Amino acid sequence: MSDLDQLKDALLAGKYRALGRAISLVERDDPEADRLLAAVYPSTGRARIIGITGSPGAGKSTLVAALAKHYRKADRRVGIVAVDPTSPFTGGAILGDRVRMGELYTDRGVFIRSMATRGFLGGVAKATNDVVDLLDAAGFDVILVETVGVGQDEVEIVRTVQTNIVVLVPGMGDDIQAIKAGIMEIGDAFAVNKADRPGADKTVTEVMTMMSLVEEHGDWIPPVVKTIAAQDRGIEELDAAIVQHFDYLSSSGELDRRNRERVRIRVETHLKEMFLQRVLGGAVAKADYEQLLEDVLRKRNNPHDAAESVLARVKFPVSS
Ligand SMILES: Nc1nc2c(ncn2[C@@H]2O[C@H](COP(=O)(O)OP(=O)(O)O)[C@@H](O)[C@H]2O)c(=O)[nH]1
Ligand SMILES: [Mg+2]
Repeated sequence: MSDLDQLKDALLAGKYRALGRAISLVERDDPEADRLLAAVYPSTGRARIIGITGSPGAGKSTLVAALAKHYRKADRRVGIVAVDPTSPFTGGAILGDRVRMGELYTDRGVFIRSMATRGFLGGVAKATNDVVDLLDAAGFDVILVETVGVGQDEVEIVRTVQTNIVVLVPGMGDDIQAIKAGIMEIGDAFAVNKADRPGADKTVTEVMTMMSLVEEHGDWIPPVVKTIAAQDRGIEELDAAIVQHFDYLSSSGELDRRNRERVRIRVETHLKEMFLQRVLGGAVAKADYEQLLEDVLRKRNNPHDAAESVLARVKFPVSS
């Protein structure tokens, strides 16, 4: 049996070390990673993929830890992918947080991986989706993906989860007005975290009012749940909202639509990368390409027409 087959079997059996090795291959963009991902892809699609999004300091990582503990009580295996440089999962936070999450680090039913936010060849969104696939194939029931939710990569990640929870904190007042355009549409449920602080009820009301003005949610009206992640409070209610959302997704046909969208985004991410590789890796001579860039720089050409002329020079095989 080849090394790759062995790794695949160990991964599908949910072996911890195999998962760690597989993820490292993905992170290094090793050619083996593509073969492994292709081999395990048919075994994906069982996990519930949940996004946790919000501003730095809102309590996302704490909430992720609280949810993970909640799922562990029901004996569900939990994968955590943190795309956040300040996450305690990435070692960026103060020691107290790490200690509080200690039990998760030693639990074999939990797998935690933090993703660097730069340095991935195909982008952090692609790498994150690949890691989610690996966790899914390895039999993790719930996968929690923490992101700050701003920037192109992160928005792409948010678009590929099944249920996205936006984490807010009390007393944001005008901030809510400012962020509502961007972040309100992506929330399938809202957690008003740090509800031990004053103003939580007011924030809940504000978010609910805002939700009634957003039309994009269709039949689903995103629930707003108060949580105190640091004390594991409100977590059952939040999970109830997540379950409700999944029921809605399943019964409305929206789940299929989201899964299809997830596939579309992922295929197109690969297509873009492959196309660029083909162009820069030989379809157009490097000197020609540099000259092209120079022409755009000197205003003898413009970005659009330059790209068009590259496209014209790339030969696509004619299908019979
Ligand atoms: N008072 C209070 N503090 C919290 C709560 N949840 C998290 N925190 C604290 O808020 C800080 C930021 O939390 P963290 O989970 O790292 O936020 P993230 O940047 O959104 O991931 C930490 O010091 C947490 O202990 C909460 O419900 N109440
Ligand atoms: Mg965090």
